[in-house]
Amino acid sequence: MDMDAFFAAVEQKRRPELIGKPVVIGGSGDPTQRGVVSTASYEARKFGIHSAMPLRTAYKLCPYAIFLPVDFREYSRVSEKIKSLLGEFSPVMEDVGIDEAFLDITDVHKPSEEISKEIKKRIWEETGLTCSIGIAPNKLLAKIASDMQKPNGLTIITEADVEARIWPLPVRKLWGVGPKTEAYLKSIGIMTIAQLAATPIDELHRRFGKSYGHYLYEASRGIDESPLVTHWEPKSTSREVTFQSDINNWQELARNVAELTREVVDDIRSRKYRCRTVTVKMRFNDFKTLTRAKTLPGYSDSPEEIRKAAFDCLNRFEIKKKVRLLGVRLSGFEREN
Ligand code: TTP
Ligand code: MG
Repeated sequence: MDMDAFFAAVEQKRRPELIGKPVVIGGSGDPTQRGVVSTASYEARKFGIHSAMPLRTAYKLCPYAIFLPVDFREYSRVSEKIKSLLGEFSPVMEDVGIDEAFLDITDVHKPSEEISKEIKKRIWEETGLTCSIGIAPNKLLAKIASDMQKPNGLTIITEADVEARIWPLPVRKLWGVGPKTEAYLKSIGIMTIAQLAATPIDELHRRFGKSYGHYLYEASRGIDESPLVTHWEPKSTSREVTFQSDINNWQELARNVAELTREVVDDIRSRKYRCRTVTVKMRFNDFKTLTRAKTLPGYSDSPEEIRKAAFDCLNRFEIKKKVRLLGVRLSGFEREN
């Protein structure tokens, strides 16, 4: 299950006057300033606007789109509601991201299509949002299926469909094939999943190594034995800010470190975690990026202790160049009893 245009849909839901309009979510919501697009409504996508595009580019493509800031708290709230609702359909759930989850319905004795329709109906009733669902024998195919008929899609893929419906797709559709692998495969003439499936295993091993080569061999055949990861624990939480104009004023950096730290601490406290490691990241105006980390003597969720550690990290940077981006990350979690 993957929500449709998630951040934008949440905004359209709480401000119905935005329904049917091009809406772009990203950064501070001011498209003349730095920042990237988090997501765009399907109306805005018609103009070529997509996730990770600079806001200024989006603005050029569609100046009259409605630009809004990211309200992470609200999207998390809605996300949690959706996840708990999914959990009612089957206890075996893998929470993948803010708007995505796998549900194992092997042991639910009802036709899978019927279950999916009920899930869509419940999500709609509880949140007023639409999602897309893929039904398949494994996670790899379910993920591809969920994307096939967006928005508000319901797609069923069986093992027998792999040749007709999966093979014609570009390799990029396979989980684990990113832009770099895509470019490399293209350079050796492999564009589609069918072409990948036609590549001998020896060649895949030679080019990609045993493990990834084997993965590509199986994935191109729609084979995936990976289980759902049901007890997933977050490994880290972070917040970053890209400045409107680069800064090298220590006071200003310190103020931002304090603010970002407050946000990540709020986050772990609300999720009842304590952390062990605090990391501060800095990207300079030449795009060189450095991090400094500090490990605490024990697990902590104390705002004072974590802020102090963040400041220790900040003080270990040499600030010779102006800073473009600042981030704070907490990791090494332990759940509170
Ligand atoms: P996606 O599910 O990738 O995108 P989406 O839900 O907006 O659209 P689609 O209908 O195609 O599924 O990501 C979920 C949310 O995660 C998205 O609403 C915003 C956020 N996000 C980012 O902040 N940056 C990104 O680069 C991407 C891809 C997503
Ligand atoms: Mg989505």
